[in-house]
Amino acid sequence: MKEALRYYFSMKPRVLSGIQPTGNLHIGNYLGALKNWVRLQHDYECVFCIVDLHAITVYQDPAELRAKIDQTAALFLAAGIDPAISSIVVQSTVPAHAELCWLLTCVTPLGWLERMTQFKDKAAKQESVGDGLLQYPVLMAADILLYQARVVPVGEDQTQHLELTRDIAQRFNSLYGETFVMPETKLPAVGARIMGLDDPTKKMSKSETGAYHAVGLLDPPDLIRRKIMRATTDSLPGVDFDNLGPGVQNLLTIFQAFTGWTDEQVRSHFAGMRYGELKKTVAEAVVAGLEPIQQRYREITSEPGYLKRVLRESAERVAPIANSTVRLVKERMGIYTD
Ligand code: AQP
Repeated sequence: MKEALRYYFSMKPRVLSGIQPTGNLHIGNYLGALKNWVRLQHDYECVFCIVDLHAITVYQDPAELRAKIDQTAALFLAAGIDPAISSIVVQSTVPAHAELCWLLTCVTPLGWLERMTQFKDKAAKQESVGDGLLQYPVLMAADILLYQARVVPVGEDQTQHLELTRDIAQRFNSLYGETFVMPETKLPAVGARIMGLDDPTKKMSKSETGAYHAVGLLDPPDLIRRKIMRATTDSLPGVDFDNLGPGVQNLLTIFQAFTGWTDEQVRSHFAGMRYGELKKTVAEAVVAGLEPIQQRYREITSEPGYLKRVLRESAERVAPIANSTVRLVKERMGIYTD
């Protein structure tokens, strides 16, 4: 059966998740989201988005953004997303995302948006706050509800936005009748919140520019080693599981998420280990975990036209699903559908 038909006739529940094409994807994005996606794609019908409309809620240099969109898509593939069974969609290429966002904006109370901690944090860093930043979680709700996704695999930082998505869906359903499936958040067992290497009290984030803050998915091995060797720990001499500081905890989480070791294996291997040795072990696990991704990334980006074809086919594949949801929502709201 042709790939597109196999997709349409799939009876699996749908998954939706996305990453902004801003900055450099880091191991937090990989362990909190991408790695989980790769596992889920065999049990669910998956749509993974490069959310460029979210990215422009704060100013982006246009040429840089355009390049990052392709880089992010290539990293999805390199991490193991299989375009024969999953769709990799650039959000702006499916106009229904923006259209549903507007329709949902009209049922979302302002107070719900003003309460969002990500909005408050990001707004506090800006001199002037654009309306797009406030609407960011409504656009995220639109991404999810557009595909009637049942499961949304994200890192812990997105759980409040997922709650809001459910609130918006519930409100729409109670105003206009049952329309949307209620999505569930799916956090990874290990790695839901990777912290900054330079400050383990803050989540690792693309928008933090410190040179030793994050390990990028495309960082060369020596840079990865240098960053991890510089990671902030504490003044204890070695790993004490009864007294773990946030920096050491973060390094152990990174190690465990990359290797898949159990809690018991981690405890017996690292108990009492000096921090220098711990860091070397973690660095080698990260280098080994990223090596095949970097290798595939080089292959994907050296194949002319491949990425464009994947993105075009994915957009064509999901557009009928997205358009039929928008049509249903417009019908329910009593506005023109054609
Ligand atoms: N530190 C993290 N640990 C675990 N999961 C994480 N995610 C992000 N950071 C971590 C998950 O990655 C997915 C994409 O998130 P994003 O595109 O919003 O990326 P970001 O790194 O949070 O980048 P930003 O938004 O550029 O940084 P800030 O927030 O500082 O402005 C999501 O599933 C997220 O949970």
